[in-house]
Amino acid sequence: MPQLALTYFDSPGRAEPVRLALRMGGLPFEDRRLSFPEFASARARGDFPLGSVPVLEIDGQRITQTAAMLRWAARVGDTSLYPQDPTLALWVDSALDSMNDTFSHALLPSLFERDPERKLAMRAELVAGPMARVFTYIEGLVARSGGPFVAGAALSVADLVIALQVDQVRRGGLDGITLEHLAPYPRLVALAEACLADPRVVAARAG
Ligand SMILES: N[C@@H](CCC(=O)N[C@@H](CS)C(=O)NCC(=O)O)C(=O)O
Repeated sequence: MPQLALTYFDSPGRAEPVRLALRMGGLPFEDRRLSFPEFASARARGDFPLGSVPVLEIDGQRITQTAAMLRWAARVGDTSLYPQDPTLALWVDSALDSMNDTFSHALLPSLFERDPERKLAMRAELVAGPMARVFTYIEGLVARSGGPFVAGAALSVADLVIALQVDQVRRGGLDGITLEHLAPYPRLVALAEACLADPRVVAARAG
């Protein structure tokens, strides 16, 4: 068993799906949670290969990129979390990259915005632009797969990312993005409900 350490902020964000996938796969890891000043010092020391987190250390080797970590966790841990079928794997990868590259990337600046009005304006742009494009696209994948998940009946690492994001919106965790903004995406809401009710996910979330 490799020695694992996952470094991120003390928040769910991009790291939470990785934390869940590691726990679901029975892969023990050190959960390193940094304050913003600690993150700034560690980055200044060059601790993070690309200057960003999450960073997963595997036997001392520092690895970046959330999607890669999730696929690795699904290869060495709970292998049911990534499809064997190449086309379904493509869908899972595409959904993962769309969430990471497009949605999360577009969300990031508003997370650091201090002015409430400016934050709401940024969120409105996010809802009408990147969120609409990504969520509509993934709705289409889930419709085609038959649901409730991206790859059909089997839960995948992409569903962890989507479910946690939808849940954050449902719980009012992103100012300016409310339940009504999820109304056009009933399949994503159903995906989140099914994912978060999965006993493996429930156990992993409990720590
Ligand atoms: N593509 C990377 C993006 C990582 C990323 O943007 N992380 C943010 C936190 S959510 C970060 O470290 N931002 C600080 C910075 O880049 O200055 C991934 O998916 O892991």
